Amino acid sequence: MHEVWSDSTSGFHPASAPDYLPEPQLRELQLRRLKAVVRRCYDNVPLFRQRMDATNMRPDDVQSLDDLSRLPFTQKCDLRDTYPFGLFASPLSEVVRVHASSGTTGKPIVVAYTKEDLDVWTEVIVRCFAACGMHSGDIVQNAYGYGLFTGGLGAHYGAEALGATVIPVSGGNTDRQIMILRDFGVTAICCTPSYFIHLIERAKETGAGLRDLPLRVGVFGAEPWTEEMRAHIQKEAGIEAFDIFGLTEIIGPGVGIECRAHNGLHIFEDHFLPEIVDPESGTPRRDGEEGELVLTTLSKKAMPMIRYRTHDITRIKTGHCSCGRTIRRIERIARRSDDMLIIRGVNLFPSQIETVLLSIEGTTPHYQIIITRDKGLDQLEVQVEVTHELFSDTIGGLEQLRSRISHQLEIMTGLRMEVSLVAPRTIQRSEGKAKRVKDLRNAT
Ligand code: DLL
Repeated sequence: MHEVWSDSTSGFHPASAPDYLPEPQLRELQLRRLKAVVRRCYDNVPLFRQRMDATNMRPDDVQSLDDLSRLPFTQKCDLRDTYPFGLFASPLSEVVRVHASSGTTGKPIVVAYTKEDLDVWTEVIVRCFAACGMHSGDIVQNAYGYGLFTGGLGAHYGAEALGATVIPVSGGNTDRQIMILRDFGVTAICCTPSYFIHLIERAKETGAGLRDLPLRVGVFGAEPWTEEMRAHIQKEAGIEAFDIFGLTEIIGPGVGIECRAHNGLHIFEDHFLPEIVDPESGTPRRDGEEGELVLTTLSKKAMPMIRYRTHDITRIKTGHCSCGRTIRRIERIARRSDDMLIIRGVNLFPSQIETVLLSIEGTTPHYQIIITRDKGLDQLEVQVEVTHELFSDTIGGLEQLRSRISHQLEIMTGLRMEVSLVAPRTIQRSEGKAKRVKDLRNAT
C-alpha cells in the first residue's frame, strides 16, 4: 500500500508529500523502486525478458540510476503488437480496471491497473490538485470524458480523495455545462483547454459571463496549448489556469502538473522517472537540453512501463522552483516528434501557427490547417475564424488582417501559405482533444 496522508477533511498534508523530499532521499527511493520494477517486468513480461536477455542484461545489473540508460526502450507499437493483455505483469485476477486509448489507426492500446495502481493514481491526482491550490470544499466540475479515456475517472477519484465535491459531468452538452458552472457554484473545472475556450465563447453568446462566477481554478491538459491561450482563458474567465500532463500508457492524467509558480510542470518522479533522449538516436540528453521525453513507471504493478518513448518534445528544467518542491520540472509540451509536418521539404509544427494566430488581435483561437497536394506540390491552407466585430468590418479591413496573418506566418515558419478568414462559429468545436490538422495529401 502506498502512504495515504491523514488529515481530518481531505486526508492530505501537502507539506508531507514526496514532492518535497530532499534530493538524496528521492534518488534513493527511485533506485529502490527501479530495481523492483525491472525485476517485476523481467519475471512477468516475456517481451521485456527477451529484450534484456538479448543485451545480456539481468535485473541485478541495475545498481544505480545511471543504469537506466542501459535498459531497452518500450514503444507504442509494443503495446499494439501484444494487444490486448500481452504486457501485463499481474494476473488478470489482480487487475481491477482497464483503460484504452483510441489511437488514430487500428486497434486501441490497452492498459491495466491493480487496486494499488489505482491508489497511486489517486495519490498523484491529489498532489496535482493541491499544487493548483485546490482543497477540500472545492466544487469540481469534471468535464474530461468518462469511459475508456483516462481523463474522466482519473481526475474523479483524485478530486474525491482531496475532499472536494465532484460533478462527474463528462464532456459535451455545452449549455448544460454552463448551467452547472453557474448554478452549482463550481470553483474548479477540469477539461481540455480547447473545450474551455469553447465554453467561454458559448457563455458569452448566452450572456452568462464566466468572470462573475466563483470559478477560481482550471486544470487543463490532454493536448498542447500555449501561453497565449492561457492569457486568453485567464482574462476571459477570471481564473488561474494550470497545465496538467499525462498519458494512458504511463497512468493517465497526473504524471505532472504546474504549481502556482507556472514555471514548468513538476513530474511526480517518485512514481514516474523522466529522461530526455535524442528523438532519432535515443541517446540520453542532459537536463536543460531539448529532446523526447521517456518515462519509466517506478511503482506500477499491473502494467509497468520501462523507458516508454512518449514522442513528446520538452526539456527538464534546471534550477529549483520557487514553490519549494524538489521534484524536477519539464517545460510545457508544445509539440510531439511525430506531429511534425513536412511541407515542401520544410518542417512545420502546428504550434508555430497557433502562436502567430493567438498573438494577432481580431482572430479567435479556432483554426484549421488543411494540407493538399496539387500537381505533386504540397499546398497549405490555414482557415482562421475572426471575431464578430471584425467579420462585419469592410472588405478592406479583412484583407488587411489576412495579409498581416500571412506575413507573420511566413516569418515564423519560412513557408508561404494560403490564409482564409472564416465567419465566427464555422470551424467545428471539439469536446475533447482538438483536431487542428487535416492532411488530405494522400486523398488528393
Ligand atoms: O491525454 C491523459 C490526460 C487526460 C492528460 C487529462 C491530461 C488531462 P492520452 O489520450 O494517452 O492521455 O494522450 C497522451 O496527449 O503524450 C501528449 O502528447 C498529449 N498531452 C497530454 N497532456 C498534455 C499537456 C491523456 N498538458 C498525449 N500538454 C501525450 C501537451 C499533452 N500535450
